[in-house]
Amino acid sequence: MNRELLHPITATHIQDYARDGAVCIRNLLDSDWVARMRLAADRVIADPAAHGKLSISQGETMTSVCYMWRQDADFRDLLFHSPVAEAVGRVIGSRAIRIYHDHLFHKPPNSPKVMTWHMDATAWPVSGQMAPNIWIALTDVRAENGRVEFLAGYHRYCVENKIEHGFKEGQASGPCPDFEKQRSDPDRKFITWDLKAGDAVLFHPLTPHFSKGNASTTDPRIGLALRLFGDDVRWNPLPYKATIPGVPELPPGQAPDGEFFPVLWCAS
Ligand SMILES: O=C(O)CCC(=O)C(=O)O
Repeated sequence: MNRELLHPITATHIQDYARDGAVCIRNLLDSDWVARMRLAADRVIADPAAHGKLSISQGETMTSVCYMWRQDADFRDLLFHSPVAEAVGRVIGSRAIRIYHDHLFHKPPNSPKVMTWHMDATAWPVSGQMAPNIWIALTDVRAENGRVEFLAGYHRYCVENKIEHGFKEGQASGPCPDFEKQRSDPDRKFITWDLKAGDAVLFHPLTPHFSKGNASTTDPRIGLALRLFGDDVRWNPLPYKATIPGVPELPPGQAPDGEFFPVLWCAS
C-alpha cells in the first residue's frame, strides 16, 4: 500500500484546481489500497447503519454513509497512512490538512439515483476556501455508471460575488441553479473524467457538482469522498449547516482542532 505519492503533484494540478475548482489526480492509490478499501466499502454497503452516520441521501438506490474513520481501522489507516492528505495539501497550498469526515457513495447497477447540482460549502459548518472534497474512485468510473461532473470556474465567480448556493430556499444565497438546463450554454464549461480505481478528483467547496444514475446492468460505482480542512478553515455555525457527531457548536471564527479533527499531514 503506497504511503508516498506515486507521482508528484505538479504546477499543472495546482493551476487547474485554481482555475477550474476541480482537478483529477491519477493513480493516487495503488492496487493494494484499492483492494483493501473495496473490502471495507463492501462491509459498509452490507450494513450501512453499523458502520457510520447515515447521510440524508442514504437509500435503496445509493449507499451514503459518513464518519466510518472513527470506528473502522481501514478507513482510519487510509487517512493517516496514505498520500491522500499530502496530495490535497500540495494542490490547495495548505501547510496542514485535518480530517473533517469521510463519506462513502455506492450506486449499484441499475441505480436511478441522481445527485442534483449542489455545492458542498453550504453544508459544512465552517468558512474558508480550504475545505475541499477529494472523491476517490474505488471502482472504475465512466459516464455509464454515474461519474461525477463539475461546473468549471464557478467557484471563482462565487468567491468574487460572495455567493454560496444552498439546497433550499432560505439557505445562503438560495438554491443551487439546475445547471442541467444550461448544458448548451457556451459560457458554461462542464468537466468530468473517466477514472480508474485509485484515481481521484479534488474539488473546491464552492464547485457545483452532479452525477447521473448508474445505467450499467453489471458494474457498481463506488467513490469514497474525504472532506478535509486546511489552514483558513474557521467555525461558522448556521442553522442549515451540518452538525458534527460528538462536537458541540463552537464560537464562530475559531479554528477546528482536537480529537475529532486530527492533523493528517503537515508540510515539512
Ligand atoms: O458520488 C456522487 O455521485 C456524489 C458525490 C457528492 O455529491 C459529493 O462528494 O459531495
